[in-house]
Amino acid sequence: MSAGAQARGTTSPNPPVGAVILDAAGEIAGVGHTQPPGGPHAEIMALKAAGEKARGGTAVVTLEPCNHTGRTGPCAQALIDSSLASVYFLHPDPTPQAAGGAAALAAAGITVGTLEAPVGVEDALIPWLTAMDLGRPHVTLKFAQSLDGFTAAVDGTSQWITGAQAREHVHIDRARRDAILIGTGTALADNPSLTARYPDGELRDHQPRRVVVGSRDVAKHGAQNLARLGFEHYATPEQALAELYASGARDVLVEGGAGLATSMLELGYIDWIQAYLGNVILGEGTGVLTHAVTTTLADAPRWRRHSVIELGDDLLVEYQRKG
Ligand code: AOF
Ligand code: ZN
Repeated sequence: MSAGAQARGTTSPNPPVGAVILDAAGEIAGVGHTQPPGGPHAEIMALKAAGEKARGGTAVVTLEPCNHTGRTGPCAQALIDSSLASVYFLHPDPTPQAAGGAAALAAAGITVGTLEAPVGVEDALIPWLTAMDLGRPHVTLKFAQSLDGFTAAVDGTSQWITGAQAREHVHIDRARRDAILIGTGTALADNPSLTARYPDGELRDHQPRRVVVGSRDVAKHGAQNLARLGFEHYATPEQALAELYASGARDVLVEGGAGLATSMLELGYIDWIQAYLGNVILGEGTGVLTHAVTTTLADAPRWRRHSVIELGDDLLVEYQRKG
């Protein structure tokens, strides 16, 4: 459901929920998504857009409507007050305080059911649900590699393995994350800004937190762009994820380098992989990781393919951790 996807990057620690209200005839009457923390939930936005048309209609929501008064009132009660006939949702709310909406709706005589996310449609709640389950942010490892698996050529050049379309996709994706993590080595070598930009260089509306992980001091030794824009620095992946979760981050992106990627993978923190495949062959160069994480193929864990996106001459292949 794309309504929720539009809210990604702006709702944490709350989930990016999407809601659609259909009128009694089954026509779309209102669409909404979660507003930034403290603002209305998705259902309230969709109900406002639908107005009187909600009466006798159906609500389709990606998350079970909440049943609590937190920073905002209970969505279940708002749906009851709008005289909807039925409510369907994709995921039960895993938080004990907010759960119970389905039971409250059913007790008020509303038909309540669950739906499966349609195949091929982005489920914007996966990172948030994973984070709630694990008690740490959902972690995506992103890298760009040549067709034969190298992230940089022999002379160290890595700009640009992929073309303009793939690079634009990276910036759209950055704007939907709570934080971007890089290792100290990359911070010093690349002097990155880690901002989410439009192709003309202008900043996008939402900027993720910039996070450097590692024991080296980067502030005094370069990384001028990060120093200018501001960044957080944590000594270890464990510390970074704990601090990020405690301060509200639920969906973070690891952009390298190989050292941080290898540590995060070995610690079991990688939930999702984004492999950008550029239309180039190098033969030799830098690998995605610093060393073997498996010595023989039979022991290597397999990942579940999630999607393949064509971006000009390049591909973005996404894999999810199994189990
Ligand atoms: C919904 N619809 O769009 C969202 C929900 O502090 P509050 O009042 O904003 O409540 C946050 C909790 O509500 C959050 O932890 C999650 O359980 C639920 N989020 N619920 O019905 C929404 N974003
Ligand atoms: Zn709610």
